[in-house]
Amino acid sequence: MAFLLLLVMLTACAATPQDLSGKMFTFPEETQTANVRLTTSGQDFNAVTVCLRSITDLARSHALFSVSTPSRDNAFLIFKGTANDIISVDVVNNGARFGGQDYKPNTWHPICSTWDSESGLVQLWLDGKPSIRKFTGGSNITGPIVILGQEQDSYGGGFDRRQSFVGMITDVHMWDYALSSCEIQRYVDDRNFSPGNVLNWRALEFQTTGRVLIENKQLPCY
Ligand SMILES: *[C@@H]1O[C@H](CO)[C@@H](O)[C@H](O)[C@H]1NC(C)=O
Ligand SMILES: [Ca+2]
Repeated sequence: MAFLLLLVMLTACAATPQDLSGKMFTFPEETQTANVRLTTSGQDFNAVTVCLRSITDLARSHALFSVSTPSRDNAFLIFKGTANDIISVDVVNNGARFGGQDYKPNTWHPICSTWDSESGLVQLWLDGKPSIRKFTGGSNITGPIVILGQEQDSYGGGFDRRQSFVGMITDVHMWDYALSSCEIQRYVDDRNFSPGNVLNWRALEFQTTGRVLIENKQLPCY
C-alpha cells in the first residue's frame, strides 16, 4: 500500500497541469493499450460527479470513464453496454443499468453521472436528459486510478481491446460532490459552470500511453 501511495505521489509530481480548453483527446484505433491516465486532486471520495463529452461509432460495448481502486476494478465506471440503449454506471462494483438511452453514433454526447454514498443513489444525464435515480450503495472511493480509453479489470490495468474506446473525448470534469441538476444543465450548455475540483479540463494532469492525440476540437464554421 505504501508503495502504491508513493507511485501515486510520484505520478502527481511528474505531471504539470495543462489547459485543454478547445482541445480533445482522439483515440483513433482499437487497441488494448492506448489510454489516458488522469491525476485526481484528492484520494478519498464519498460522492462523485463526472461529466464529459464523447463521440464514437462503436456498436460494441465500451468504457467511457473507468476508475479503479486497489480493492475494486469498477470503483466508478461509466460503460456503454452491448444492448443498444443501455448505459451502466458501476459504483464500488455495484452496477446500475440505465435503459432507454438515445446514444446515437457519430454524435457528440454530453454525459454526466452523480453518486453519493449517503443515499447510495446514482443518476445519469445523457444530452442533458436525466435518468431515473437508482440505488447502488457503495462506500468511499479511496486511492483512485482514472483511465480514459480503456476499461480497468485490475488496478491501473487489465484492459480488453473489445471494451476499448475509439473516438474523441473532451471537457472531462470530476467533482467530489453530487452536482444539482441545474449545475449539470450549466455544464451541458457550457454556461458558466464551476469546473471540477477533482479533475478540471482547464488544468488537467494526465499521462497518455500509445496512440492518443491531443487535437483541436472541430467547431462549426460561420
Ligand atoms: C469518506 O470520505 C470522506 C470525504 O473525503 C471523509 O471525510 C470520510 O472520513 C471518509 N470515510 C471513511 C470511512 O473513510
Ligand atoms: Ca472492470
